[in-house]
Amino acid sequence: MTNQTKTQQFKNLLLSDQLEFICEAHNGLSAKIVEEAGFKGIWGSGLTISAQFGVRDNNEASWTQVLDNLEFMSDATQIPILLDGDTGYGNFNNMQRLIRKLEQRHIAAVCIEDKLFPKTNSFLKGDAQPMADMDEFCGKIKAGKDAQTDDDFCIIARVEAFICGWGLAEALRRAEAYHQAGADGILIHSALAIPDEILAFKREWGNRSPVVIVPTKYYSTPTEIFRQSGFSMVIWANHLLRSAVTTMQKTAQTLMENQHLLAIEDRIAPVSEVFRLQGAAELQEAEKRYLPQN
Ligand code: SPV
Ligand code: MG
Repeated sequence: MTNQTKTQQFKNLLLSDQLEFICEAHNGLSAKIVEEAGFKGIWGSGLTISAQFGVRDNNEASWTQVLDNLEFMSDATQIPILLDGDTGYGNFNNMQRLIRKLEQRHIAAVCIEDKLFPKTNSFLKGDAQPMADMDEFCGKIKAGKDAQTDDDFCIIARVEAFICGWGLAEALRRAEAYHQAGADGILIHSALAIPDEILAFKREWGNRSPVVIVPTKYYSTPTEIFRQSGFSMVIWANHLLRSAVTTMQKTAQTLMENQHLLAIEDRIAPVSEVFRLQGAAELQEAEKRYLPQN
């Protein structure tokens, strides 16, 4: 347990001199599982929150639906959440309202990316995707920073220049502009299976501000390389949702084929574990205190 606010916790992680790791969650239960595993922060992934609603990562879930989902995640945990805020769900004005609502729900930080609303996932025809106007995006960052009332709330600017095929010079030009606009850190994204783009960026960027990476596609890169290169934070961006999908598909198929429970019972969490994760024991204690005892 810590006495620090969630915003302080996240800012400390971002600024720490070690490589830090945060892990994706997409609802209250998965958020709790991330916390219990020992992670110090949660990535509120746009991809996986959309997926668990059964919709595409194209802003099909409204921002208030995302916010309601985040509230369950935040209530279930003590560690900070970095929301994947896509493009900020509109212009600078929508961004300001988003920041106020995130603060009200104790979300520690938001990451916005320099593309257009409605966004498309970076791994779907990334190089065909238009980028936001750089100055407009800087205005959105400034507006967000002006809207926050908690000094420790962080805004991470995500540079999609590599994803959209613009290369290193453009990535650096944009990152510098976003840095000057007040971004607390830069997320540099790449869809390559090798880490060359993000390593080249970090070499040129140096230590101007913390740099966050998402190694979904360059997953075979040893973590030591990220550490030695001086990155601030690694996001494991979608791996709980993907493991849940695999397990749920297997269970559903097995039940469909076997028409009995024996084949799966000892391979899945017992109901008692679900009760534990929900905090059922706490309510039982409260009932002793607050309900008439006879
Ligand atoms: C997400 O998790 O929604 C992300 C990361 O934005 S990615 O899917 O790699 O774009
Ligand atoms: Mg996303």
